[in-house]
Amino acid sequence: ATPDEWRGRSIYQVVTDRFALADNSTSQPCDVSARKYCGGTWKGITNHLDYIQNMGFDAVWISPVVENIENETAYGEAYHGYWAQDIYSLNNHFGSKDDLNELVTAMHFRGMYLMLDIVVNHLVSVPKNGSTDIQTLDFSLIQPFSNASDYHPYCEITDYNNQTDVEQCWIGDKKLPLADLNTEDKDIVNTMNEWVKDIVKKYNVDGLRIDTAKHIRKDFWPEFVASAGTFAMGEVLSDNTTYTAAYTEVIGGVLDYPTWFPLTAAFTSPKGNLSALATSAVQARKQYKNGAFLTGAFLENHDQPRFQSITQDQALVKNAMMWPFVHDSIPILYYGQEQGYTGNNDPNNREALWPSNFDTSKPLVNHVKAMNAARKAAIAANSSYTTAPMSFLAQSDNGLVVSKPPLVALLTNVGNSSTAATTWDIPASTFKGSETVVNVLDCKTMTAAPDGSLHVRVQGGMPQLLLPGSVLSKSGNLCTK
Ligand code: ABC
Ligand code: CA
Repeated sequence: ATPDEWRGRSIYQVVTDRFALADNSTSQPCDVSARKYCGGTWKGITNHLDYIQNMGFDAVWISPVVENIENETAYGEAYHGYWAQDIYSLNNHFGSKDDLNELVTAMHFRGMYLMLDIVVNHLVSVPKNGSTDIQTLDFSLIQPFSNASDYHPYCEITDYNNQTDVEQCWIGDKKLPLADLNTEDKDIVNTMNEWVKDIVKKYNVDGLRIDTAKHIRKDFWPEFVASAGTFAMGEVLSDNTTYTAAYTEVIGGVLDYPTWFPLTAAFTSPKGNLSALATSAVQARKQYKNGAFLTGAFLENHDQPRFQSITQDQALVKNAMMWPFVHDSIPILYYGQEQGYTGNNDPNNREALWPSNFDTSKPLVNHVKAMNAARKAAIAANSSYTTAPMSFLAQSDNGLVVSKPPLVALLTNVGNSSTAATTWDIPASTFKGSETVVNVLDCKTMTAAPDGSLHVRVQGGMPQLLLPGSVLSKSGNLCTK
């Protein structure tokens, strides 16, 4: 799909091994600390598309699908899919070729997009005859790059400020070095360009999430993305907007990591800095090639501690979760967040979802549902919603007013236990004079002042997501009771 076709979408990210079992059972245990395959499959995803779609998502990002090393390593098994050994075969732990095709067909039937996670930067092998010497890696096990010369000479990245090291040294560590593909070599480049074109075609992929994008020279990417012929979002793990912005020029989209850092910090406690978050968003919008519209905004992913490992204050959690949904970006929700999962660092943030029984009565499931629905209603009501940048209408120590007409989001980080009220002063002309305004999170109505301003005051730190009643009445599925 084209970048424009991705605007307005909403992505649910799964770790394929941890989302759903093929037989729909929910009692099988999954010990995250063992770092082993727990049994999730593509069929499992297919069988639970209702769960995903009913929350309002119309895209799913799945783990890398190619065959990985089978070995047990110092960091366990390759259940996450990032340790490719044969890029022309599928990872049969996740199912068969037919299962993958079935998933894509089922998604397309529902109008949903598949985002495939891919890795170009490295492949993985193990040392010969159980040796622990990384110099003796058995490259012959790798397909199709089975010679040592297909990789950069071994070196560990020690200085992340040295871009040549970042691109040409190896990530991972001595216990499990990830063999860094020589992406300066013309033949290798051609092979990868063909590979991506084929895999996108073969499985009808709608978009790509490109792993470790900053670890390959920038001028590798334009041809690669063109060859893929579909929208791509690069993973550039950095807190520096300028650094990350450079990749929007060569890939198109990026995961908005630079805003994730201040987002997490802003809602960690009442001391969090909301204006740093707003500043970062403005900076990103100015520096990224397409504003923030083709970036992915997220609060959690499989590499970072879940937000609820930092705070379980539900007011802070609901505020933090709201940001990606009222931002210019394409929102991404990491599976399990809606069930209130609390895992901290990798591997603890990769809990199995099935023990939750895919419970749709959880408060955060409803929160997500309301946010997706409000965003869709706003997109339907305003044809420039996905091209007109967000703005900040008001800001105070603990409050922020975000505007994406006709949506207005009121954020606060005072938290649940605070006795202090939060007040937001929404300026004149934001709403039509005297119109009815609904907070879609609790369906309570308010009335704008004759000049279109609105003064909102709440206790308990909950965010408010406002839509004019006229927009809501057309949306069908919000606050209809
Ligand atoms: C395994 C174990 C871990 C262990 C690690 C050494 O090995 O599970 O417990 O710590 C996959 C698996 C992982 C596995 C790795 C390595 O492979 O999922 O479980 O870890 O074997 C992507 C994926 C990620 C994936 C890979 C590898 C890459 O999303 O799931 O991991 O295919 C770097 C890369 C980034 C990568 C990340 C894991 O490592 O750039 O693409 N993610 C600094 C650097 C970053 C660096 C980060 C972590 O450290 O700048 O480039 O990310 O090493 C901020 C700074 C940042 C700084 C952060 C930490 O702090 O501004 O620059 O990032 O303040
Ligand atoms: Ca590299």
